[in-house]
Amino acid sequence: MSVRNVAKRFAGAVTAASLSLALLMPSGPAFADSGFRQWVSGFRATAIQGGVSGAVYDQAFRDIRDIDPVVLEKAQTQPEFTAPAWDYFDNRVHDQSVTVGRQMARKWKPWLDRIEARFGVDRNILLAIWSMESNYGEILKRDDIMRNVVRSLATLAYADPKRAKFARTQLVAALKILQTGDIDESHLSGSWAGAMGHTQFIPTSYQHYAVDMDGNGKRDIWNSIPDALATSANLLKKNGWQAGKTWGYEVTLPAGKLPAGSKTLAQWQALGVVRASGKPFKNLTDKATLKVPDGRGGPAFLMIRNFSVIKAYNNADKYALAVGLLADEIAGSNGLVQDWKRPFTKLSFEERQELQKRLSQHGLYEGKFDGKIGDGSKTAIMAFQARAGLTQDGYPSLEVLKWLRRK
Ligand SMILES: [Ca+2]
Repeated sequence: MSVRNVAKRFAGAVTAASLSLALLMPSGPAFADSGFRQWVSGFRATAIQGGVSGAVYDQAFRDIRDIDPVVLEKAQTQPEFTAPAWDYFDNRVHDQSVTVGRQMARKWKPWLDRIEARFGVDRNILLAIWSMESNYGEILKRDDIMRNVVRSLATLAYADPKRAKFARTQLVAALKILQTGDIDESHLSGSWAGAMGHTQFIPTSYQHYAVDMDGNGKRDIWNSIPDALATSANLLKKNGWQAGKTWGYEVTLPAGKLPAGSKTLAQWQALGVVRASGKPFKNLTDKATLKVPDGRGGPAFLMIRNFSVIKAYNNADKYALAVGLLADEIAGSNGLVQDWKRPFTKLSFEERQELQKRLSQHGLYEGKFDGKIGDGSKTAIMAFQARAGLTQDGYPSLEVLKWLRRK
């Protein structure tokens, strides 16, 4: 069922029921969808079969009277066309995410020492994951992003056939989290798809990996940074993280055809593939695979085992690479030797915020000044470019910022 159909059906239910509801329910939301209410009653038996107590179920749904339309809207959003490499990495690995990562490394040092000792996972990888997943917890403060997890999952289970199976499983897991008392229903918040807390675990992953690192008796990835980071460390450890090893290396390639397959670093070295930094590989017996995410002329990488372990978090090469690159920079490296192929002059994080502010002053942009160039920012840039008679490429470039400063 499309969102439009759901909305139509929803509107129908409202028209038919609004009068009687208004009379019967003078307080509380008046526009309950009776189909959804029936679904909630019907799913109770499934949840109980899955080990959830009736009391926990009723308590969790006590204040949920209708679906969350925002969840359906977000579920409907089509993924973007394959974005160029710079577009993905510039929004994630930048001066701000590195600087805050270094601040957090100092602030949480005693806990990071303990987490590293217990799980053997590099602290910089954990900090990078924290940045990637929630911008070091910043998104948890945003009411426009955070939703009630039980309501989100019930919405998807009821009204999104593509995600219904996933959502039913996650909903039962979420109810079981409430049942353990780790968190109460008013604080069980997450993304529209049910990813929760500082490090964005879906309920079943939470059940597998959540850790009470600070020892207060609750596995609280929403409010405890030690719990959240230890939970990520536990996931990586259980998926085979090799302690004391990195994720991979930026390399330079010899001319000619690219070698393929998995070889030891010693074999790669013999083929003329060396570290871009000029430093030696750390362990020549490690097996590695070559990745060239931006094609010839862009940066090249040799990935070792821990790269695929990071993909247990999110099964995408570019995700794992962004985590690795950000971790290296938080640890003190200067970033890529060979930059992404970017057809314009890059802006700093602050300049990207300035770009957004100036677009907003022109009445072209309504989003946050978060330095993240998503669809809203790109559309605004293109509108400005059209107005100024420039090529409408939507790039967050120094060129376009200079034009904005002049206007
Ligand atoms: Ca705890």
